[in-house]
Amino acid sequence: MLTLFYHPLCPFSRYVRLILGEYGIEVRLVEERFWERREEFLLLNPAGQIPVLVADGQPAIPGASIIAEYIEETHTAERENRLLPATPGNGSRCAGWRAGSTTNSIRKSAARWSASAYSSGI
Ligand SMILES: N[C@@H](CCC(=O)N[C@@H](CS)C(=O)NCC(=O)O)C(=O)O
Repeated sequence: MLTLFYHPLCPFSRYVRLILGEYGIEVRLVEERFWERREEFLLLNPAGQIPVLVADGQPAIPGASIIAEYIEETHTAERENRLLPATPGNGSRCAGWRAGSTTNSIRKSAARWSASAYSSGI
């Protein structure tokens, strides 16, 4: 079973939840108020940032891009259509895109959408 430490207003968490949703992966959600710097959470990620994914019995995986790669690596066999390209060259281009300015505009949109979804109770 997977557990995701997240917050509804966090665009990085939203990105991971979209991927989990696309793959139809069941996950236990733990809303983390990262600003409270909970001791148990800091043991998982000393940087104190969300999102963090924990697979039972495995070390915690912090950071949206790293979590995305983990999901791709562990669930690709279950899908015909991957979310990340299979070939190394295209995979690198995609990683660059995720880290680049286009991604930032998507994150800003996701943040706006998260805020309105949160205030309307979604
Ligand atoms: N590099 C991380 C950044 C995640 C991030 O900045 N999350 C924010 C919440 S949206 C956070 O945890 N901020 C608390 C802090 O930086 O102390 C990722 O890509 O997932």
